[in-house]
Amino acid sequence: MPVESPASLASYIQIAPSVMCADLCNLEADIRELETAGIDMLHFDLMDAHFVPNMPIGLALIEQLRSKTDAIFDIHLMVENNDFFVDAVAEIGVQQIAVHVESATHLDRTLSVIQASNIKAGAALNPATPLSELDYVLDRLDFVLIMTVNPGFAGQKMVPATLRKIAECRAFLDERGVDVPIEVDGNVSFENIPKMVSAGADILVGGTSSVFHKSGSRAENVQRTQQAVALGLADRF
Ligand code: S6P
Ligand code: MG
Repeated sequence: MPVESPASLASYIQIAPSVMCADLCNLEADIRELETAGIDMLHFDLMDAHFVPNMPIGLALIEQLRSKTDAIFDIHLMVENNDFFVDAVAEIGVQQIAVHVESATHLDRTLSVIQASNIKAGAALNPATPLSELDYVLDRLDFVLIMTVNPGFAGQKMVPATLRKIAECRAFLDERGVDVPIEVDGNVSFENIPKMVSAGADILVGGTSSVFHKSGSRAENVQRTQQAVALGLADRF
């Protein structure tokens, strides 16, 4: 852990709004509002309608947005052909890419290819996928993405066992001396954030249950998210 006090940890916990939950007809304005509100990165869900039965955003949108913002682009691949999409988003210029271990035929190689492009490499785990899948790629990982819903759709309820999984992932990494952030994705709600952060989450993907919650403006929601983070940090240390 690169920080020591809860105060500095508050800025260490990163908020990554999920772009598929934004106003896609007014995306540039929406992104500007989020940037002003102080988000840390943008999370892009890239789906192929095969690995998961959905396809909310595509490569052209990511490419066009790349020229509009300097934000960190965090790509979550939910696809069968990981290598094709890794090459395509690397070409666009992104900062981190997570591939699902369930769809990666040659996980070690795919992670190495990502890192060779100076992009942070992450392994994503579906709710039912055990942590042991990470054991032989630990030296290739810059972060772990724990899915707290089954991937494919926004607006779902957290799979309850995944809260324990976040804590077990943190212990799993600590036991092996691996100091990388844990990203959590799926129903990262105002209510769930304190529990997720307390369990060991470092990067929070914000969707319809937080950053894009209908009850508030983007700025209000980001502030509420930060307050929920602070509650979780108070429990973590
Ligand atoms: C789901 C995707 C996620 C969603 C996010 C939505 O497959 O990977 O990134 O966009 O979970 O958040 P919420 O709060 O609606 O669950
Ligand atoms: Mg995602």
